[in-house]
Amino acid sequence: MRLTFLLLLLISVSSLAQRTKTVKIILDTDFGNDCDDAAALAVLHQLAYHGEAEILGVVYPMNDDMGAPAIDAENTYYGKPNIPVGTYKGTYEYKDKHNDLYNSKLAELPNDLKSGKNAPDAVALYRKILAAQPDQGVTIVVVGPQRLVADLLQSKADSLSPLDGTALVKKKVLQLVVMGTAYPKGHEWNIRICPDAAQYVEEHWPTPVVYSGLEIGIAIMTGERLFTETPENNPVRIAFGTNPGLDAKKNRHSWDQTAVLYAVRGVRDYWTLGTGFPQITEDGKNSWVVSKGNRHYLIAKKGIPEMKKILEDMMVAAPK
Ligand SMILES: [Ca+2]
Ligand SMILES: [Ca+2]
Repeated sequence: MRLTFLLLLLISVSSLAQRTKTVKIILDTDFGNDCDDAAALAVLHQLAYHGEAEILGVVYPMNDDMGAPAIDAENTYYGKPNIPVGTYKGTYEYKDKHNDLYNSKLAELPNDLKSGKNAPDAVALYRKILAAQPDQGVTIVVVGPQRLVADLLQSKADSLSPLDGTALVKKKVLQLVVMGTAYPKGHEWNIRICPDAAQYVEEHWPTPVVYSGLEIGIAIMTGERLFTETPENNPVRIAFGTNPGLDAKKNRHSWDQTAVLYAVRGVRDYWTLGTGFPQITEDGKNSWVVSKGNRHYLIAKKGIPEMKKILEDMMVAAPK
């Protein structure tokens, strides 16, 4: 009996880190400010083409009506116009400005949302999707502030599910992957602009949380191939073209793509997982504390040129 339990435990720990079946994903992205969000969505579409991922929905946490149509436009470009897209309907004031660098531009490409006013409430969409999925069936990857997942945890039972948010997450979510924090410490933007949500999630999320820290994506510069290998109407190319932070070769740090890649593929030979928890202050600084538990951070293992190629191959691949 005890041995069986131990085996089950080992199997569940290894299934967290190493995937073999299609991973059902909800992507939570602050699209429009930095171009890595558009790249992360492209990577996710390519992983879905290969049968590695299924995109259940995309949610947008900012107070901006152009985010949802821009996301819908990129989904439409990749041949998936009917993926549900939810948008934030609350009134939280983020601690830094979110710029519309490319949302309005992408919203001019074909999409049927046109405005966030036509998109469902993101927390309600989370609840609707989760309620319909098998237990431990969903991976959530947040590549922006954690406002929506904090609000999801605090949501009440409703017509979508008799469970409150925390119980619903505990039942349905295999793991939460967060682009956020820095190891061993830092003041990373996704945490800093919405620190109360990051604190709440860190303290209350009932299933494992894996953080892809600032240092993981900052090392991998991608994007230059978009300008020679994709057409001018490629939404990721458009997003990169708007970014004032590109390097001389037109590359940008790959924060959000690495979080998505981990969420779908697990660690493979790209990373290992460290264990501890990120202590988060009121102003969004973090320092990692070594301890046992179900909070983890990625540790880079594979070489940077190899990681660049893996990500960039998917960023420039054509729609099917
Ligand atoms: Ca659509
Ligand atoms: Ca982002």
